This record gives sequence, structure tokens and C-alpha cells, in this order.
Amino acid sequence: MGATSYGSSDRPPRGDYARAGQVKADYTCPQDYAAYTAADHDTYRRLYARQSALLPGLACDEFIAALPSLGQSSQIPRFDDINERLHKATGWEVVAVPGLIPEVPFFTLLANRKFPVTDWIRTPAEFDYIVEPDVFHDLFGHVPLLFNPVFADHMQAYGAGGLKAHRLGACEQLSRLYWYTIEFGLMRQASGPNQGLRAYGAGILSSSGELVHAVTSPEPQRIGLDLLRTMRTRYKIDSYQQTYFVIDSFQQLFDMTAPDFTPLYAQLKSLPELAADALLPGDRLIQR
Ligand code: HBI
Ligand code: FE
Repeated sequence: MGATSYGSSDRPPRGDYARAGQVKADYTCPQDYAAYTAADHDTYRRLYARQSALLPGLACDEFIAALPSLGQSSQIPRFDDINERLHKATGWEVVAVPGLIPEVPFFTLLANRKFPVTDWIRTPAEFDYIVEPDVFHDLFGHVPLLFNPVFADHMQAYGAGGLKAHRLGACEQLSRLYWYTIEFGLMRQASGPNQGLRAYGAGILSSSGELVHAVTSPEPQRIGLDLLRTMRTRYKIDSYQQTYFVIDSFQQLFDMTAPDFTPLYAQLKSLPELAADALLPGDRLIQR
């Protein structure tokens, strides 16, 4: 496994990638439901209960509306059950993978409306934090918004864009966009009783500490999403973000990222990278 945008590290990946003939060429494997222990199901139940209680006032409306589509919360859901509903909603399906997979297989799955969901769950000792995505991060964090048509179309376009970025040698820049939107993005909800900042990024929504921090803490800076600015900005994988990027809506995110990125990648070559806590004069600061 090479370095991924989850940060290159010398730690061996958690997943068992060599399962006897089970892991296919596209890195997918069956969800071995019988392999889950009672402790695994209990971990999922406890994570889901804690996280869903935190959502009001912190998670975006679309996420809260879609979460029930994830299905049962008392134990790890069967991916086939989720796919019954998900495929009808947006043509997506979740597929099991042993863990992080190389970028081209990852982008290829997304481009074909298949979301790779890690099939193992953290140990009780890792309840509060796990550095590599597990089934709770992927299901609770990523899958509900795949029921939202605009976000689902964005994710498919992101996969297609990732394959183009790989051909152009721009995966590192594009993975920063992924990091600061799909993993750690914030949205400013403009109307209704739920006006204000809300989280839509999976890394925030699946973390009890960072969900409160990202939306309410005065510490981090929050900047309006700008493609060049965001793709210049490095990030850290094992601490809360120092900068969050903010969108107004999923439609805005989809429209902003629809055009061909090739000219942007060319411009990025002559722009210096930025530290995670950098602040530029042109930044549109968003207040809490
Ligand atoms: N693999 N299973 C899995 N899930 C991810 O989110 C993921 C991945 N591999 C690579 C990756 N994400 C990032 O490098 C993307 O920016 C490509
Ligand atoms: Fe993720």
C-alpha cells in the first residue's frame, strides 16, 4: 500500500488485504457479516448512539434528513440492506473493502457509483479515535449523504476527476480538496430555523470531539471554499483541522467543481503550498 492522502505512515495498514482469494482485483471483498463479534456490534451501537445525539445544531440538514436511510443502529448494518435503499435513491451502492485502497481503484469505484466501505470496526480501546477509516467512519460519515442526489452526483464527478488527476500527476492537490470538503467540509446554512454553520464532512460527522470543535470553537479559522486556495493548503491527519473551508450549498460545491481542473493544476505549479494554518489577504473569513 502506498501513501494515501490519509497521510503516508510507516504503520502497516489494518486491513487484511491478502484474504484468501476474497479480495478482488478492484480491491473489493464480501462483507463477512458472520465475522463480526458481539463486541463489534456493541461498538457500532455505542458509536451511533453517541454521534446521533450530537447532530442537532451541528450537522447539516441534509445529513440529518438522510441518516435514517442508513438503517439499523443497534448493530452493524448489512451492506446489501443499505444498497436496497441506496441504489433506488441515487444509483449508488456501498462495497466492502479491507481498508484504505490505492488511489486509482478508489477513484474507479467512485466513478462507477460504488463507495468503498472498510469492513472492520475499531476495538473498544479505540472508541474515541482511530487514524484509519473503519466501518463506522465510512457508513455513518460518508454514506448518508450519498442518498442526497446533488451530493451523490458530486461524489461520482469527484471519482472521474480523480482518474484525470492521476493521469496529470495532480492527485496530491486533488486529495486536499477531498480532505477539506468530503472529509472536513462545513456548510453555512442561510435560511430557516437552522441558519448558521453546520458540518457535512464525514471526518467531522463521525467524530464526537471534532463535530463540536469544527462548528463551535473559536480556535480554527473558517474560510470560504476556493479551489486554488484549498488545493494549495496542506492538512494534518491526526489532529483537529486548523482551517475549515465553508460552502453555501451542495449545488454550489457541484457547480464549482464541475469544470475541467486541468488549467487549475497548471496554475498550482507556480503557486507555493500553504501551511494548514496559513491566512492570506484574499481569504473570505467566515464568522461563527
Ligand atoms: N481508500 N477505502 C478507502 N477510502 C478512502 O477514503 C480512500 C482510500 N484510498 C485513497 C483515499 N481515500 C484518498 O487518497 C483520496 O484522496 C484518493
Ligand atoms: Fe473518509
